[in-house]
Amino acid sequence: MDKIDVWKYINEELKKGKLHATLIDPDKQEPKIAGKLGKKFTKMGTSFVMVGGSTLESQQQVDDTVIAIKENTDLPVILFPSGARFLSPYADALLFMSLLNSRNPKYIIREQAEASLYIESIGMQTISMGYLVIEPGMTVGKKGEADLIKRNDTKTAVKFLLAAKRFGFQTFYVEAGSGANETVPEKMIESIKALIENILFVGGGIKDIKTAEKTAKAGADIIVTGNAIEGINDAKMKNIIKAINNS
Ligand code: 1GP
Repeated sequence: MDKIDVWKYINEELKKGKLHATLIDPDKQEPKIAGKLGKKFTKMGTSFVMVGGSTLESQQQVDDTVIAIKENTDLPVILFPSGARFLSPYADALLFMSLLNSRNPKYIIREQAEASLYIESIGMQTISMGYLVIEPGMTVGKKGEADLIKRNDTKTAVKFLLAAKRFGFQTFYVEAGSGANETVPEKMIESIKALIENILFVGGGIKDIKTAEKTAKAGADIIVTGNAIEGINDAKMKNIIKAINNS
């Protein structure tokens, strides 16, 4: 399986419009089903597949899921890791993330240090990402020991990302948590985008056209959906992706 230059791909695709990313959690289905989801979402127009989750148990799970998806799509498959133990050499690239508002250095730099020699040895492309979890935060907020940013505290969100920008992160991800009942507020996205030109991922709880559209229009470059990939019908999902691409 040939590797894709994911950084180049994302930048090229963003010239055409906003992007949708499909998040597949290896813990939620067998690899064979993950492969089928990869195929289905490719047909629906998603731009790439992210693989990750907060409750993984083995690297084997990640390897098997990544391989199954790669066999079913020509789109990039990118790791969205919760720790150093869950990296698969079969993916095209790795989001090299720091959970900026964690109380635990493990999630800010120590897991990344733990993974670094392995990443070096397999020569995998990494895309650095400052990851910020806001309320309600859900499982990732708890597991990542995040001091959740309050939904109305735009200033704190902006301060974290401005500081991270000075460190040279390539991308940012503002996350409400998988399954969140409230998505990242538009005002927060607008204020971030006014000061920070880096590629901005937004996700957590997005499962309808209206929310996807307003999130993209507020300034998110890449909208990530996870739960919605199983819960809603194909026609609706296709329209969500289209609305994002046209925002
Ligand atoms: C989780 O933001 C993503 O990292 C996706 O969230 O599962 O709610 O779509 P959902």
